[in-house]
Amino acid sequence: MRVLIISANFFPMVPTGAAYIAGAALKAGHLVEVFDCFTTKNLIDELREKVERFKPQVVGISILVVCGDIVDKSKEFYTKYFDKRPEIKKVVNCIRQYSDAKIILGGPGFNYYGKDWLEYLDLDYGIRGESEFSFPRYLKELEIKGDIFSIPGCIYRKDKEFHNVQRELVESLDDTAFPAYELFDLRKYASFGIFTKRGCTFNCSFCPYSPLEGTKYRMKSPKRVVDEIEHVLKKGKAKFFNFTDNCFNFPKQHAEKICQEMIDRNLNLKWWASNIKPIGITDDFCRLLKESGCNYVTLAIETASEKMLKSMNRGYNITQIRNALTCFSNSNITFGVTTLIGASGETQETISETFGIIDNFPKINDVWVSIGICLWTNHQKILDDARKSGQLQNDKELFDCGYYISPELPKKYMIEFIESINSKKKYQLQVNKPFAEYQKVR
Ligand code: B12
Ligand code: SF4
Repeated sequence: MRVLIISANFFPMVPTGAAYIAGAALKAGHLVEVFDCFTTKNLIDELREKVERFKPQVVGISILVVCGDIVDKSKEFYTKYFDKRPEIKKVVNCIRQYSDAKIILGGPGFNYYGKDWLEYLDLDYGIRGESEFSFPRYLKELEIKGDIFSIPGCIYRKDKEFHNVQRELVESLDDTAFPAYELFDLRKYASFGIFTKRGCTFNCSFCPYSPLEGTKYRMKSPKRVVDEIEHVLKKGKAKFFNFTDNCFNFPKQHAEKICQEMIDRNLNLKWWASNIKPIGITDDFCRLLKESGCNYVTLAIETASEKMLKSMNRGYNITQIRNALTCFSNSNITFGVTTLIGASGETQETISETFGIIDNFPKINDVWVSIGICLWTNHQKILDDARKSGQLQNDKELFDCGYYISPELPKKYMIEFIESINSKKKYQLQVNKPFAEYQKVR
């Protein structure tokens, strides 16, 4: 079949999911082309031209980021709200106008709110979750005019009713296709993304990943991970990559074996990773990362208050945080830390404890401060507190991205805190939606 994969993303985030499912469709023998919304100059004209020339039978739309806030120093509270849904609607309308291809939705920004998306775009089919096998199966069923309504993870509308088929987790990640990055113009991106495993054994109060991906790790073998990197280097002509795992260094042995495999193959790679957990970090581990080509990490400490570590259920303690910060400070790896301010129980005191520790480590290159917890999906435990405090009134609000902030934080204090953080050089501040509230206080 003629399959067009659209990366409906408008940020400089490499289209990782789109590349993986394009790879899966190619491996299944289909004729695949891609369209990357981020790299176009004139979205609709270029899409129309593509659709009219390629004449796809199926258009798969990969939705990465929906709406939320991003850092923007020029804006009030140094944050800009964005909503990419109208642009995605334009993409869908254009396909409808110039082609009669079947449209199917998927991607991390779709997984949480399948029904909302189908209603919003007036479409009737999508696949939630990892789709390396379910997407080719959908194409096959379509081709043989079989049953597309029993495919794992699919959500569809029939007779005005929505139906969900349970998702299936991919057990053998080594058997999946390589990502087809060669179909994208990787020069437009700083790096390409590779994931080494799925699942998470932690259960942080604000995070939906373990309920979505499972609480057991499903890992690619180190050989497979590095084969994949080599494949992209050869075919996609890119040099720099990042690990998109929820947490690259856990389980630690897996990360170590991958690093060792990269060293053994002498590939001379350069890579970075966000979401390094402050667990099991040693000088030797940092040396291994460096030797394998790592030149930047963010250490996801999120808080350095014992009380908040418990409240957020992070699974490590202050000693481990100090130790990780010391090891990275001693390494030659440039590193930043991320903090998430405002979860249940956060007070002025817990905030002071966190920055008291961070400010003791001058080698930290950048400090990402995110204020307010984004509520994306009903898989986050913190939703209970958001509902109790009246900050989430209706789960429908999740599609617009709801927010929670500890009611124990006085607004006046938060405004002073935001200003003080912003005056510090290496700090990057993102004040999620509560800034609307703070405006009134100012
Ligand atoms: C790694 C990551 C990043 C990395 C880099 C991304 C990259 N591509 O390399 C970085 C750190 C840069 C990043 C940044 C941001 N991110 Co981010 N990121 C992720 C993360 C953890 C993994 C994405 C990924 O690449 N996974 C690996 C690929 C292979 O999996 P996948 O994309 O899910 O694709 C699979 C399926 O979804 C499906 N699929 C994909 N496309 C399609 C299409 C069809 C048709 C079908 C059928 C199936 C299908 O099949 C694929 C293979 O199984 C996700 C969370 C998550 N676990 O999904 C958040 C996530 C995408 N990010 C998110 C956000 C908000 C952001 C930021 C905007 C945060 C911020 N405020 O700054 C920024 C972007 C700002 C900017 N200026 O660029 C949100 C989006 C939520 C939303 N509702 O909008 C997510 C979902 C995290 C969350 N909060 O839960 N991010
Ligand atoms: S924040 Fe990270 S460690 Fe915690 S549950 Fe989510 S993915 Fe796992």
